[in-house]
Amino acid sequence: MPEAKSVDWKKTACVLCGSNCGVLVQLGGMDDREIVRVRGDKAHPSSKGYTCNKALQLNYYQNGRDRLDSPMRRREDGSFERIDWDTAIAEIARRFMAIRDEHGGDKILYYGGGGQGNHLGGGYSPAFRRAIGSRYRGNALAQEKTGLSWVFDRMVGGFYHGDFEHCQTAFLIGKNPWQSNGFPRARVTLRQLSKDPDRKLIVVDPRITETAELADIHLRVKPGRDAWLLSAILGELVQRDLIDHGWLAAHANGHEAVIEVLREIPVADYADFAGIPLGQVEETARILGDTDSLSVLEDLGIEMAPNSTVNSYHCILMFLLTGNFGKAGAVNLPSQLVSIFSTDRISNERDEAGHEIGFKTTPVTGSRIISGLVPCNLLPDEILTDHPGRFRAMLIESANPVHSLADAKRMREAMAALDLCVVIDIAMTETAREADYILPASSQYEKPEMTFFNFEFPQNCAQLRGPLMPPLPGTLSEPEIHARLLEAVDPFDEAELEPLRRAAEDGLDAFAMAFAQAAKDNPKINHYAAYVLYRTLGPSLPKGMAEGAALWGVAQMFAATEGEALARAGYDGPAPVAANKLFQAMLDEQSGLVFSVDEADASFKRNRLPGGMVNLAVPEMLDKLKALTDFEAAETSAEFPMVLAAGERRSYTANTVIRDPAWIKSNNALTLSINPDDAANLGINDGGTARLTTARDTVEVVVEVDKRMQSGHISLPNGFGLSYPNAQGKQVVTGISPNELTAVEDRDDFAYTPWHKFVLARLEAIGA
Ligand SMILES: Nc1nc2c(c(=O)[nH]1)N[C@H]1C(S)=C(S)[C@@H](COP(=O)(O)OP(=O)(O)OC[C@H]3O[C@@H](n4cnc5c(=O)[nH]c(N)nc54)[C@H](O)[C@@H]3O)O[C@H]1N2
Ligand SMILES: Nc1nc2c(c(=O)[nH]1)N[C@H]1C(S)=C(S)[C@@H](COP(=O)(O)OP(=O)(O)OC[C@H]3O[C@@H](n4cnc5c(=O)[nH]c(N)nc54)[C@H](O)[C@@H]3O)O[C@H]1N2
Ligand code: SF4
Ligand SMILES: [Mo]
Repeated sequence: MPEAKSVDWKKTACVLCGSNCGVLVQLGGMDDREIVRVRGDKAHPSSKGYTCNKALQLNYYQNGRDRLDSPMRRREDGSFERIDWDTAIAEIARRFMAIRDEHGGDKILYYGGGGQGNHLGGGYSPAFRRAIGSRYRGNALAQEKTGLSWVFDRMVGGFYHGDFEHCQTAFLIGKNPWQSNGFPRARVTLRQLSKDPDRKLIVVDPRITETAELADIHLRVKPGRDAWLLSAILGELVQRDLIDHGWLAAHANGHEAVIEVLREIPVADYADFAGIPLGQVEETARILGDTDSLSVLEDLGIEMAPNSTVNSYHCILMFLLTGNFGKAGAVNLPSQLVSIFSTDRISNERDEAGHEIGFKTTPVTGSRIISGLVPCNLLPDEILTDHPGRFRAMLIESANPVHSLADAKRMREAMAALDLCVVIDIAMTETAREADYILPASSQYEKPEMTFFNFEFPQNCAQLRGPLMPPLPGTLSEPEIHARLLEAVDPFDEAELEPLRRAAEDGLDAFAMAFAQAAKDNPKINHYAAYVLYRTLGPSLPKGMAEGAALWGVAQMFAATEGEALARAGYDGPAPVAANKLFQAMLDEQSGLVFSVDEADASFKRNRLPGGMVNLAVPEMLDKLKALTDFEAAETSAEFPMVLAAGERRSYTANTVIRDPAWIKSNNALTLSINPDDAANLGINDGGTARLTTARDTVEVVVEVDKRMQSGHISLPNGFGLSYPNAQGKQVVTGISPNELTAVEDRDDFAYTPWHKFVLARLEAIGA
């Protein structure tokens, strides 16, 4: 590693998971373009100096050998050629317009818009999308959190989050924060929960994870059987009368109907079916009923497994029945600068069963669109058809769907069938390889960046990060790319923008007035707001910060809707004034800042449901909950006797944000883990290779015998199987790409989220 030339520590954030811990970095190497030292930033309002092991490896993200440095166009023979930006923008704009004019802009699907550390660029995409009439969009949330979002919209009226730093009891299900984080300072927070005798940590996971090892109660569920376990716990809560009647009477609707159903749950049978001793269910219910404050966190272990949507329903029932919503240390609705979920209209039209009808659906398969997102597992079916409504073009930004979505082979087929596919990325990814055009983006350390994954309560914080270094030559930021695309399709007259640019030079207050007036006079200003801000306010911002301009609009919206929380954080005055104060502070406070401070009743006020009451009766989910009495679970078979969890988070995984395998500093990073008895029965040794087969593919894997695994359950890490050039420039694939093994049909029947954690599989010793 090169020495740091300067002793200067620059403020930024780690981009390897959504926690985005604040870090200080030293630069070195040629032109100071390498990140040579990293340490936690104590001044960051939520991470407070914390990092996990991964932050030290950020240079592998910044300086990948396969960074893109020129727009690329696919030739007839399938290879790529470098083209200049003007050509790329003109051709891409012309081809999207041709599709819009011939087939309708609604045939252009936008996918992505942000990963774990980059959400600012995606905020600039709506302007160009509007110009070409693109109406549908998708992103990775529609393969994990759409089921959850459908139920929380109907039950608590918004996105909820727990406070694991202060709760008395933490309930984590299908979630391993030791490796995957998900709340601030995860390892410190987990240790504190674990060692305090007055606090309880309850973990539901088939594996003995690092998190489960710290737990007071580890409910070692059978893979895919969480629905029965959760129902048993809820049944026990009701049948032992451990629920909070007073709280429910004051704050809830629909609980009577739910309680009636839960009263009938055969608790012992359900516990047994889930593989959990009855005593553990009883003890769990007792703790949940007794605790002063409960925080609940679900993640992929249930969201990417059978019954995922009803499991999300169960989790919400758990904290509502015990009165753990809208109080300190419990579950709350945090303020959000930008909401990563969009609210779906709760349809008033219902069928005889009370199920909503008349919701928004996808054009080909007519499937439910949740949170405005086309379900990921349906993408191939929405493309590979001659249906006139099919998607014919895609614009993909900051995402690697060929790698990350179920059934990579079918996803590649779908991309090949498109009339046009444009990918905006920093690296030559699996998805970029399938594109017609690739546009090279500047990295997250070469432009201003921000994420909107901050969910803390009662104080929520945000960090706008400035660039550490100039863009890699040949690259552009996403805001600049979207601006140029829009200018090629629906340009403004200079006269429309010039007055705003001049007002910006006179300061934010002058700009606010000028913008309000311009938006009134000219509807195009609001229609393309982020673009207008970038081109008018952007040039007046400090050097390198033009891409931060859209945040001015974000601050205005936040001040208009959340003025009191903003004022308590110190940004007060009439909305436009408070917003300007906040925006200025975001530019100044490079370690991040607290942008809202909530009062105890904030969650009830933020709840969008009538009267701020929570709602427990959701007919669609209650029917599924009742149907569990049939004990119909997804099962293994003689052909596929094992359950593969395809995509575990480990200490050296970061989705596909880092592509260079040299970042891996542990020797079990790539292995398939298996229980010792299973390995012995199959004649497979620790460190040996074996053949892994699913309905979609057969691959060779290196096996690690691991006591943490339960019998019949095997697990592969996520984010590998990437093709990356070695020092000689030869492409080498390291590890297994999990979605070569998964199938689009294996999915939730309600939200269509994939069963990546429940892939039926067979493992055989090589030579057997
Ligand atoms: N190190 C690292 N951290 C990350 C990421 C990363 O790639 N690497 N990615 C980030 C992203 S995008 C996300 S969404 C989060 C995901 O974070 P997590 O959801 O915590 O990650 P996973 O390891 O995929 O799955 C969590 C757990 O589910 C368990 N599980 C498997 N099957 C079942 C089941 O049937 N029931 C139950 N109850 N549990 C089951 C697994 O054993 C595993 O411990 O992590 C984020 N953080
Ligand atoms: N089998 C299986 N599949 C899974 C999972 C699993 O557990 N099992 N987990 C799923 C989950 S939870 C998630 S969230 C998805 C994640 O999958 P995706 O959202 O598709 O993508 P990521 O792997 O996070 O990678 C983001 C992309 O952004 C690019 N990038 C990085 N920085 C920038 C930038 O500044 N600008 C631009 N334009 N691009 C940038 C990276 O090179 C990369 O190609 O994977 C999912 N897929
Ligand atoms: S990967 Fe680790 S250091 Fe980086 S943001 Fe996540 S928790 Fe923080
Ligand atoms: Mo994710």
